[in-house]
Amino acid sequence: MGSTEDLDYPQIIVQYSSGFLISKIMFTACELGVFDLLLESGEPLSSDAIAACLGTSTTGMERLLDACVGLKLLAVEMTQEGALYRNTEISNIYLTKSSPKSQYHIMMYYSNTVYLCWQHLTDAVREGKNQYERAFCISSKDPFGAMYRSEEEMLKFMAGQNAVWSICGRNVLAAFDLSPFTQIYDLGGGGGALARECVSLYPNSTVTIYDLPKVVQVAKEQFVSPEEHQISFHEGDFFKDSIPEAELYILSKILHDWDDDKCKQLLTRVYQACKPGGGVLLVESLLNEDKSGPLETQLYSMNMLVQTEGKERTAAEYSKLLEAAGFGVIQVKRTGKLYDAVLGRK
Ligand code: ASE
Repeated sequence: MGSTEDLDYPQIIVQYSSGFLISKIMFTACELGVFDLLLESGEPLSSDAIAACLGTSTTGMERLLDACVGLKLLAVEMTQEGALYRNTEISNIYLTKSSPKSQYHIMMYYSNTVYLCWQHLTDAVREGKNQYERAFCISSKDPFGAMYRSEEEMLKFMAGQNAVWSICGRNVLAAFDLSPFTQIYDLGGGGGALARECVSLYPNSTVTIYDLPKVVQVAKEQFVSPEEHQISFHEGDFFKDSIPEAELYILSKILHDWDDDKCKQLLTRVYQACKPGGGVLLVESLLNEDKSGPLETQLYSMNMLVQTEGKERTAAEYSKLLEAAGFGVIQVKRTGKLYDAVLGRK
């Protein structure tokens, strides 16, 4: 307790000042393949061996590895041959590319795209808008045009978003009993990881991923196999093209990309398409009603400022948007994880 209030040695100021260094160390170790190499090797390795395998300098690698030890992402043991490094359990599970719970792709998205937008946070706050023009010299009018400016960027985003569902997908889908809804549309469902969790948790359901044609193409080619019979696709722009009738619509991390006007437009279109008795499930990271936290959600909301037209909202704010579109009986479930669930009924 005392340490955070010590005005002679301001612990939190020191910590926050170097916070961005910590992210970049973890991203760099991921990008270079440190955790993958240590997983594959099956035995602890010296920094020289790691540097040689990964084609880096020895001086840079040794410092990176030691910093990872300080961050508890690696463990070190001293032997007669010198220091030997190995993965910690958490690194094996979350930081290696091949693990089913790998967060590698979201790290690469943060490190190579999000990071560049955050370079211009001061301007984002001054102007109240995203920073694609400054960061990438592209128009910021259409945020998804900007985010999907190349197939490579789109792929990185889709893979990154998919990674999150391997750690929170089950929680948000189990927040409510969705078994009465068998015909489900995942609007903006992207790479399909949430759809996959959904059909696995609700074996009688079928999920149609509704997304832009170029997203659907990549999802079919790279993310969802034709053997996954419960998952299908529908190409369209949910602001302009027709939305087919269904019992449940999932809007997962969609409303946080848009301002209140666009959210109401979209929810109204969803309401019109929805079967009577059906519903809409919002999957979002909920702010406290006084916006005092959670910190992770406040950080995401800043990120929505630099990258999109949206923001993170409170449960009451989402309820108001749902009600404005016609939805009723709104239920809110906080999961205690990154993403929460709000269910509205028609
Ligand atoms: C979006 C989600 C994200 C749009 C842009 C995004 C994420 C990063 N950039 O819908 C994932 C959530 N993480 C953060 C930091 O916001």
